[in-house]
Amino acid sequence: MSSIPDTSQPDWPCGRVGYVALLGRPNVGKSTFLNTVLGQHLAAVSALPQTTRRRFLGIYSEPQVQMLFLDAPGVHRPADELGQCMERAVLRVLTEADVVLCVADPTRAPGDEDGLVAARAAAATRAVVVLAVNKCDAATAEQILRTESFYREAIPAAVVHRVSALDRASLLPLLASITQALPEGPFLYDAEQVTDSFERDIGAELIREACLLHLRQEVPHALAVAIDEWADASRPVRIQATLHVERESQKGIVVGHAGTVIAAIRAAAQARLKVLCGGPVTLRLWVKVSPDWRERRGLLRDFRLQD
Ligand SMILES: Nc1nc2c(ncn2[C@@H]2O[C@H](COP(=O)(O)OP(=O)(O)OP(=O)(O)O)[C@@H](O)[C@H]2O)c(=O)[nH]1
Ligand SMILES: [Mg+2]
Repeated sequence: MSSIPDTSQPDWPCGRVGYVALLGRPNVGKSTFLNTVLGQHLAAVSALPQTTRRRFLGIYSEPQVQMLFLDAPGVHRPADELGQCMERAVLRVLTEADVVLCVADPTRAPGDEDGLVAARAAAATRAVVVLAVNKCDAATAEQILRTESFYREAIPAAVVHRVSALDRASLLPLLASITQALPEGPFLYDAEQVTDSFERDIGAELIREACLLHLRQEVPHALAVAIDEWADASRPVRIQATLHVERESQKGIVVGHAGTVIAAIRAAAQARLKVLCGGPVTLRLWVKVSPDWRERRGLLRDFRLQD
């Protein structure tokens, strides 16, 4: 999905252009927001916290606007080496940001992690801070006010918008505010480009999303996906991936009785990959025990979770 832009072209577009970092607690709807803005399901989304594990660039272009959204892991207190990598990813996107878009979920009372989010946003002095109070479709007026007053106190300069990431129309005033806050300049990417990620990396995240849909308790957090083969020149596109878990008992859960769980994961992932690849896909999945992978830097690098 990457290409090198030829910015020397005389008709190369200019306008409001800049980086927008998505900052928020886990599970507030950052990746959902990005997918809705892009009109494509590229970022993994789930009902479980800590779905996003690494930086993801989503490029949204209009005739004279290019917003470079940086989706990032949710802000939380790291418990292991993977958590540290995720925290570094958050800090990195903040250094790149022209705008920090804080996303908050009013259906849960503001807590410790919201405090961290607000402190990080307040510390990003180079950037304009905008607050999206998300999930307004599911929150009461009281809950929305509680969240707004918490964030207004911590970041008084932030422009506040009430939105639902599930409803694109509700995002338009917010996108207009972000546009106004961006600097002027030439587009940094071709207007047709939607991300700088490789298709296989997006694919790995979508396979993990399918796993999160079908797994519960500690297993989703103990699972990582590595792509072993991505043959996109063949038709159907041939993809093989290994699902790494930490313990033998988790392997049994992922496979399920008579292979029913892994079959359901495979079907859900294949449907997503078909859309991503724009045609039929054959997906083969393997499950492997990689003890303590969340603490092992070599494996974190292999799984592309460490910079
Ligand atoms: N009702 C409602 N649900 C939403 C909205 N936005 C997101 N969700 C749901 O909230 C859950 C979390 O969404 P994600 O987009 O994965 O959240 P995230 O902030 O990226 O989470 P992490 O990657 O874990 O930091 C999913 O079940 C979404 O469907 C919204 O506006 N309204
Ligand atoms: Mg996410």
